[in-house]
Amino acid sequence: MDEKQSTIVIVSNRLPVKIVRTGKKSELIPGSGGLVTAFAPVLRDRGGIWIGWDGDASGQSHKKLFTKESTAIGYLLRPVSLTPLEVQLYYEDFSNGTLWPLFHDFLDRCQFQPETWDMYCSVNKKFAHAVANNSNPGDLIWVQDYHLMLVGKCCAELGIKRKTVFFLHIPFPPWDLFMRLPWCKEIIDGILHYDLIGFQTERDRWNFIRCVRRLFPGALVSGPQRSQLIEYDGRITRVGAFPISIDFEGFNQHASSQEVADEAWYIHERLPERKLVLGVDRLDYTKGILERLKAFEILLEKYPDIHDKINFIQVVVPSRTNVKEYQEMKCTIDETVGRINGRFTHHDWVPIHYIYRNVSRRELVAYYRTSEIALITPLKDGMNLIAKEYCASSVETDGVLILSEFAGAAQQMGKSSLLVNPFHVEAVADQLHKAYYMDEGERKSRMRKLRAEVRRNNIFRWMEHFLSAAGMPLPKPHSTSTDSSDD
Ligand code: ADQ
Repeated sequence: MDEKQSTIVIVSNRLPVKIVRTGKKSELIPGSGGLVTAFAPVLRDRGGIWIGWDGDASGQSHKKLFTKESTAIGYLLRPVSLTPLEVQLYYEDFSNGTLWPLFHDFLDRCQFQPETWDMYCSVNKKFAHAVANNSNPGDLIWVQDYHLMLVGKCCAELGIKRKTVFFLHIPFPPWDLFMRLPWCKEIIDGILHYDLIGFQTERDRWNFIRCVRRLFPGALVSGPQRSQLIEYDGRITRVGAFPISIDFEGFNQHASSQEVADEAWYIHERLPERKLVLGVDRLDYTKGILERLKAFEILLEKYPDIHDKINFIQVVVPSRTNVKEYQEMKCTIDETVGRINGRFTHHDWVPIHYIYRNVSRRELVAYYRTSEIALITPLKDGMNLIAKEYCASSVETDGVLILSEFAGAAQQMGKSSLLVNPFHVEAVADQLHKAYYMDEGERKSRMRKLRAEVRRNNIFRWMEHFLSAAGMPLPKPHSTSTDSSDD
């Protein structure tokens, strides 16, 4: 590419769009996640590029489709095509079958197979080639997440001199777990080729530093805790914690809209005189769905005073539906819901409402707004945006957040929520009972603090902090929210 003004190049496993086929025609549907919301205005302003897999596991190229569509969304999308074998070994097996369980402390679920590691290295190289073909010296290359930890090193090996920075969305494990990975040294060495590494929490940053010290005793770690520098092999890498967040005002405004108010009213109208407890998760063993159902069962066993007066609404968003382990997990959840409902249902009261599908954004925000209690109890989670979205949508400011101490979000939201150990299901049941009877004054006081926290530390501020640490501060603030409190 020719030399031109520096831009931001986002590199992630998936592009923020989906290819949808209608008959013989294919078209792109833009994504709506938090990352797209945060990145889109900056990419548009600076004429940025997003590189990622197009999501088609057949290896078919869709370049023409992307060229046309990218003009319409205001920044360029550059697809990386993956063959079926690459998808299987790099994505399914190594990223999701080794790194995901290892980084979430599920060692017994990890598979360690050299051929999957080899494919991980080779696909990371493929992404580095895409960076080389779509960027200029002076551009900032911002790589996202655990699928692509080696892209910075691969770029260096290709002789591509760019500032490359990295953000890990999932937790970083403690060193004694991480060291079980046969390729642990190669991963740390790879990550140390980035100029800046961002983690969700201080605990993740600290775990990473411990691994560096163990595996590379010659590395020099210096600087204040919040912004440490690692000097190794002639390179300097900055390391920090940058807790990711959400578009607070986006959720707040949507939750205040008439369409959501109507939907929220409709949900509660069908369940009169009941308090609603809400759980929302992608189907995954890290989210603690079964433990949460068990906690709800104990609540019903132990506290008959709330029978008929409470409903648990568990939304499970389908995920990895082609993987046997996930299909089995879904069956176990189905059975557990059926068993608990079979045990406690009577007259017109069915205690658990179980939704297994993709709900619309309007429906999701309506559930957030109208549920008196959110039960967010992952066994381990990098951040957990549901917790933040619930608070931003709690416009009556009277919802109670019950939050796992093992979610990254607990670092900022722990004080004003009811913090629980999700493995201690009896204690979760007790906190649910406490939340049910919590008086209005305490509910409001806690929720106001939670909302103020998410409002202040929103996704735009996250972006500003990260880019500023990367040495590329934004020309003007992109934040849509102010620090003033309406609550
Ligand atoms: P996840 O584990 O996927 O991501 P999580 O933080 O739980 O993410 O957020 C899920 C997102 O999906 C939320 O923004 C939510 O609004 C959205 N969502 C939920 N139901 C939906 C539905 N039916 N349709 C569409 N969208 C829906 C990883 C890490 C997390 C980390 C995030 C961000 O595992 O710990 O918080 O990245 O860094």
